[in-house]
Amino acid sequence: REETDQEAAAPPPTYRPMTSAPTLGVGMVGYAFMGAAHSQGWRTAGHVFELPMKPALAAICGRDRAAVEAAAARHGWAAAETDWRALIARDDVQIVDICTPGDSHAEIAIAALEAGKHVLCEKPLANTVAEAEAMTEAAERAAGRGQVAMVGFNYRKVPAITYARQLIAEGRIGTLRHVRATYLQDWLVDPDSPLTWRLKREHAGSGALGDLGAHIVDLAQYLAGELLVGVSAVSETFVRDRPLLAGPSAGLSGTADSAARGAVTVDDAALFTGRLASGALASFETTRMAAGRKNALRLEINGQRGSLAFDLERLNELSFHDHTEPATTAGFRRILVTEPQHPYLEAWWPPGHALGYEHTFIHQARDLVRTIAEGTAPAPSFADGLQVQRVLAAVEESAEKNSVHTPVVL
Ligand code: SOE
Repeated sequence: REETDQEAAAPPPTYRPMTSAPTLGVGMVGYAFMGAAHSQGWRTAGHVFELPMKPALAAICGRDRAAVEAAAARHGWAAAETDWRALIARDDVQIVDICTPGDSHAEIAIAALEAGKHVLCEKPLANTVAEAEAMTEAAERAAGRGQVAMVGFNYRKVPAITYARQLIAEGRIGTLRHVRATYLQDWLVDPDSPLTWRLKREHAGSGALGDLGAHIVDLAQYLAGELLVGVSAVSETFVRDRPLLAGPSAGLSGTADSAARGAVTVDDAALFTGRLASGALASFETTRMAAGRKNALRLEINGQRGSLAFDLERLNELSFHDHTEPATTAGFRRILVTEPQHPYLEAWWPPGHALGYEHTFIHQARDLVRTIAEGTAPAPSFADGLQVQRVLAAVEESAEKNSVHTPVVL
C-alpha cells in the first residue's frame, strides 16, 4: 500500500500501552546508540510480555533541542527535554533511564533516586569506584522506599546466557575449573578514526576495559555465581593520538578533523587473568582493535562434569558438552535456545525462530518493570555494577604494576 501524503506528514506515533494495566512512565537521558536500543526495549516490552505495569515513553532528554526533538519523533517518545533535572522532575516519569557517557551517571542516578524515581543505568555503572559506591549507597537508601535501581548489563538477558546460568546453578557442569572470556571488536583499527568520548578518560573512565571488559567480567561472575577475588593484567594503548572530531559524534563514529589530533587517554586493549572465590581460574581479553571481529563476545566454562560455550555472534546457540556421557558418544552439541521453555522465549515466536541483539533490551525492560511491580531485588543491581567497577579498578592497578614485564631470558 502506498503511503498517502497525509500519512507521510503525520507525526510518528508515540508508544503508549495498549492495556488497562497501570502505566510506568519512562524518562530517558541520551539518544545515541544506547538511547535507540533502550527505546526499542521500552516500546516493545509491554506489547510482547504480559506485564503488571506497562511502560510509557514519557520523555527523552538531550542538550541539543533540535536533535532531541528529532530523536523523540524517531523513537516514539511523547515529549523532549533539554535539561535532565527537568526530566527527573516530571510527574509522568517514574523510571529514569540513563544512556549517557559514564561521567554523568553518578550525578543523574543519585539525583533521580533522591527524587523518588526508579533508575536504569547503562554500563559501566560509573567511571570510578568512589562514584559507584555513592550510587550504590543511594540505591540502597532508595530500596528502603520501594525504589529499584538496575545496571544495564544487557547480555545477561540473552536467553542462551540466562539458560547457561541455570544449567551451571543446577550443577550440570559440576565444580568450575575455568572461565574463558573474550570480547573483541574492530572499530578502532584505523589510526585515523576520530577521538570520540569513548577514547577520553574523563568521559569514559577507561577504554576497551570499561566498554567491553565490564560486560565479560559481569558475565563471568553471573555465570559462575561467584566473585573474582584477584586479577593480574596487562593493557596497551596502541594509537596514542587521533584526529579531533570535526562535528558531533553519533554512535561509535564521527567525522574526523584531518588536521588537529588529540591524545587518547584510555586503553585500546586489556588482557587479564583472575581467580574466582572457589579457586577456579578465569581469563579475559578485550580490545576494539581485533580486525575482522565485530562484536565477538565469547565465553567457555569448564567444570568437572562438562563444559558450556557461547558466542554472541551466534546468540541463539549454546554449546554443551556432558562429560558424564560415554566417551564414545560425548562431545559438544549445539542447543538451539529458541524453545518456549527457554528463558524469555515463552512470549516470542514459534519454536526455532531466532532472536537478536535488540531483544536483550526488551528483556531488560521487562525485568525492570516486573521487579518494580513485584517488589523483588533487581538483577543486575547497582551493587553488581559496583563489584564490576572494583574488578576494573584492580585490573588497571595491576596493569600499571605490570607495565615492566618480567624479562624473557634469551
Ligand atoms: C561499543 O563498543 C559497544 O556498543 C558497547 O559500548 C556496548 O556495551 C556493547 O554492547 C556493544 O559495543
